[in-house]
Amino acid sequence: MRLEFDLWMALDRDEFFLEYQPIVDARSGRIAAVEALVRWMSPEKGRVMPDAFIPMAEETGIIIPLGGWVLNTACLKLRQWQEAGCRPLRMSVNISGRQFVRGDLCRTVEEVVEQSGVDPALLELELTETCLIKNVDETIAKLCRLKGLNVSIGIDDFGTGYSSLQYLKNFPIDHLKIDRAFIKNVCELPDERAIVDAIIGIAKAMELHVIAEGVESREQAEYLAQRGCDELQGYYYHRPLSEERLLEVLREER
Ligand code: G
Ligand code: G
Ligand code: NA
Ligand code: MN
Repeated sequence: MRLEFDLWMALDRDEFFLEYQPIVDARSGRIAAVEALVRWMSPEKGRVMPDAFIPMAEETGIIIPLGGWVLNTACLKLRQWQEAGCRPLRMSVNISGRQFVRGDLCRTVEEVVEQSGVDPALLELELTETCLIKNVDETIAKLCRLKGLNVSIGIDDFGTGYSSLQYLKNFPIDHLKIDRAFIKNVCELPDERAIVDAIIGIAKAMELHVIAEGVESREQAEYLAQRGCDELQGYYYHRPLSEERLLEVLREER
């Protein structure tokens, strides 16, 4: 298939790049972490967003080398920024289902951490519920191995998948990211508010760090902070930024 071929070429020609979306501390508003988001600069199509190629990359297995590239690049950058005097930030990296189920993710993470020299405690892997519940025993074993590397693990898009609370209790995870679909109308719709409040409640009870994504207004940010959400991410604060722009924003913050 054409896209598949183009994606292999893109990997070979180094056409992928990362943007970084800041995640701020809900109380201080200071940047606590960034989420790495992959984009493709195609010579023919221009800038291509991940929704247009991640599904194909998953289907064809390209996600394994591509995901490795993302992890490696994110860690190398984090290390570079720190060497340049940037204060410690956490780096969140999206891991797709196939990468978790099929690839030797633990091995890749171990190598990347070692080669980049990054503090593994600053690296966060974002997994989705659907990828975690495929084979629960295997998932727990894999997550434990990853935890053994001292990286942290979170569930992305929380609330949209099918994970039961029982699983949540048994998985060694560190944070939950409330899906932006629930944040969209959190100030207007009581039902959405009830869901958000419940997720924050579960996270607190299980001593998980809770992050809201898709925060687009001050009202939303205030509501979530007041409810005890730890960190916030969304266009209200920052869009995904180029590396140059991120470093500028960090400098201006001081
Ligand atoms: O950046 P944007 O909002 O367009 O991202 C759209 C989707 O692509 C999101 O669901 C996001 O999780 C996913 N995505 C972005 N970067 C990566 C990546 O490096 N790896 C994987 N597996 N998914 C990514
Ligand atoms: O599925 P995942 O959570 O990884 O998706 C992350 C994507 O969400 C990013 O690529 C980013 O473009 C998008 N995003 C981040 N903040 C906002 C926001 O405030 N509103 C909307 N609509 N999308 C956002
Ligand atoms: Na994400
Ligand atoms: Mn998400």
